[in-house]
Amino acid sequence: MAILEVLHFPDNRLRNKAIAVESICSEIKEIAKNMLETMYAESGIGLAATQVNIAKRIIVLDLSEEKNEPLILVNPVITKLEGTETSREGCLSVPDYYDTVERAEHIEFNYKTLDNQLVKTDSDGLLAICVQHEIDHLDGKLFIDYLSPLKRQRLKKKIEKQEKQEGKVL
Ligand code: K1U
Ligand code: ZN
Repeated sequence: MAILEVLHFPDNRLRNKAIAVESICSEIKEIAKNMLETMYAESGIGLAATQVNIAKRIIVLDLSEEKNEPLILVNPVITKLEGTETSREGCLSVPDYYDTVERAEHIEFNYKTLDNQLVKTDSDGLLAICVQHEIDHLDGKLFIDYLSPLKRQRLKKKIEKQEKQEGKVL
């Protein structure tokens, strides 16, 4: 197993669109295991393959307190969005920044497991928020894209200042 590098905004590779997994082979299982290890190491509750520069439609989640209920979703697709709710989100690719985002309250979605089983399910609450957030990553979208232009500008300036202090060149 390996801990992978998580890309940080404004890295352009976060804008790549992930491609559907054709067959669930040992390579896909290895990627999923490494993603889970990376998510736990970064203290996240979710991670999309795009965030570790892998352009495949794979997401991992674990919303449990004990961090012992891993979920691996291959080719996740949302089939129904209902209602709206606002909640505070964070992102491992936008460290130390949290903001409120409006999303669907209830979703129906399907995905394949690593055993190649098709699961059709639905959810609300944090799982629904997380699945929407992670599928956005697979489409090259970040939660900060939903913020007002003023908030985005402020965040960009904050990040540029941090990068200058760290001596990074863009
Ligand atoms: O995709 C990611 O960057 C992971 C992200 C998932 C997420 C958390 C909260 C709302 C939507 C999506 C995180 O794990 S951020 C860090 C975190 O553990 C967390 C942040 C806010 C609430 C709960 C957990
Ligand atoms: Zn994220």
